[in-house]
Amino acid sequence: MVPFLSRIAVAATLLLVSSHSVFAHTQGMHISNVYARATFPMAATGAVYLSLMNHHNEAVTLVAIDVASSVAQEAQIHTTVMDGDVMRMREVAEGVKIGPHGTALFAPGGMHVMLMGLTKGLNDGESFELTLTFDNHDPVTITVPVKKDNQGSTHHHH
Ligand SMILES: [Cu+2]
Repeated sequence: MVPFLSRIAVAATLLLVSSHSVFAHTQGMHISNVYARATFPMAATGAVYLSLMNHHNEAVTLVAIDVASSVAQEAQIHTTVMDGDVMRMREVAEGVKIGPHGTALFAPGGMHVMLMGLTKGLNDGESFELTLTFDNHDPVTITVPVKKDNQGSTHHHH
């Protein structure tokens, strides 16, 4: 006999999944809070922030991010590490694993998507596309709005 409580849990899970589908869902990956920080006109690098939620029952690994060559030469996944008193950025070449129903947060001071070799500065109000590639999930293309940063710059350049 299936315990009554576990049946409730299953029903609640199904309800959660179906109610989530009204949001901008892409096949189980939910991407939100997407923005790129506006840069000065001659900037060579830019940073993109986002929240990546995995609604699957299996881990999904973000392995690469692609950007159009009209925007930048490449997009890298970076993390921020302390080297003594100095904040440094390091490429996360192994990708970012997101556990079942877990979230990966790309936010100032931590992980971010680094745009290398910008063709021009990122201006407030503009937008561009990024394509996220996963190991066991279809690629997802997102639109990234450029926003002015009001919290002051904490992002260190290479
Ligand atoms: Cu970086």
